[in-house]
Amino acid sequence: MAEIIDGRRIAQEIKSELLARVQFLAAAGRTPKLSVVLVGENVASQIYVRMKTKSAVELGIASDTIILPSETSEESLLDVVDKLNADTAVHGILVQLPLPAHIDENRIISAISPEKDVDGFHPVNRGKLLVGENTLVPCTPLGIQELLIRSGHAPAGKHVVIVGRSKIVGLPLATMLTQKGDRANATVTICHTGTSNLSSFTRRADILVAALGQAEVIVADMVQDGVVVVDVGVNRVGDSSTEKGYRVTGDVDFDSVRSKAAAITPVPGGVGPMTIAMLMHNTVQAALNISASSSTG
Ligand code: L34
Repeated sequence: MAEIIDGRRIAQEIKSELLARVQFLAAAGRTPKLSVVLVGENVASQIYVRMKTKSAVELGIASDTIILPSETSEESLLDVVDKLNADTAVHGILVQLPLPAHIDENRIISAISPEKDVDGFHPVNRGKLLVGENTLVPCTPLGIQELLIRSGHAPAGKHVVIVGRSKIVGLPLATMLTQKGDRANATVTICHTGTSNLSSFTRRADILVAALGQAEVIVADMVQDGVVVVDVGVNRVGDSSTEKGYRVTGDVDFDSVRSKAAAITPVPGGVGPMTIAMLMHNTVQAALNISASSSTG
């Protein structure tokens, strides 16, 4: 039976380490501040945004949430982003995705000041990641890397198979794990909807990252004995036996895969809490960077 990698515990450990840095900034009159923008009434987004602001409060990071109706125009959302860019008290800006269909996500993300882009989604930050420059890096891949290292499953020398080529998880994770250095140095395969014979790839994984966004599609016969499984999926599937009428499950069929794996992350309580811890990390980093560049002169 696989070891269960406790994302909540490791996320808590990271947040405790961040506390000292927040206090250092606060003592210098530079309390880090995160502004989260939520457009519309997506229930999952509301849950995630609430978890983000709650974590910020716990760490002494200032935060505010700007909630806008789903019919908000692209232009007025751009105005909101511009105001946050100009507000020197704000160090991190996060526009929760997905946005309503009438708004061009790329246009909004590109409008965020790269120094405040704590999601690491701005093209400038994506480019810096690609060429190996120090920058703000997307929170979920950063959380996965940190989770693997801190749980004793460092990716160096391993074959990491990523299922899913999304811009927020699969692609940046592949970039990060193929970099030179102790924290990376993996051999990476990316599988996607164009991959034929998916199982022939997933069975060759030392570390399998499931980030395809479909409930429980990775089953036991798709993995080899001793694999380390990272489940990025957060799917809500109808379940009348629960109070809410749904349950949260990953992209991995946990019960079957668990019997073959050496280690596996659960959903909930795996990658999700790590995403939030790394958002706090990025917010503190943005505040440190911004105060460093404004105090010289
Ligand atoms: N801009 N949009 C932007 N940045 C992000 O980094 C995100 N994401 C994804 C959706 N849109 C975004 C998140 O924050 C997904 N995501 C996210 C973050 C945290 C959790 C799940 C998704 C999480 O902590 N999930 C809990 C379960 C919570 C529940 O009941 O749904 C967990 O333990 O996995």
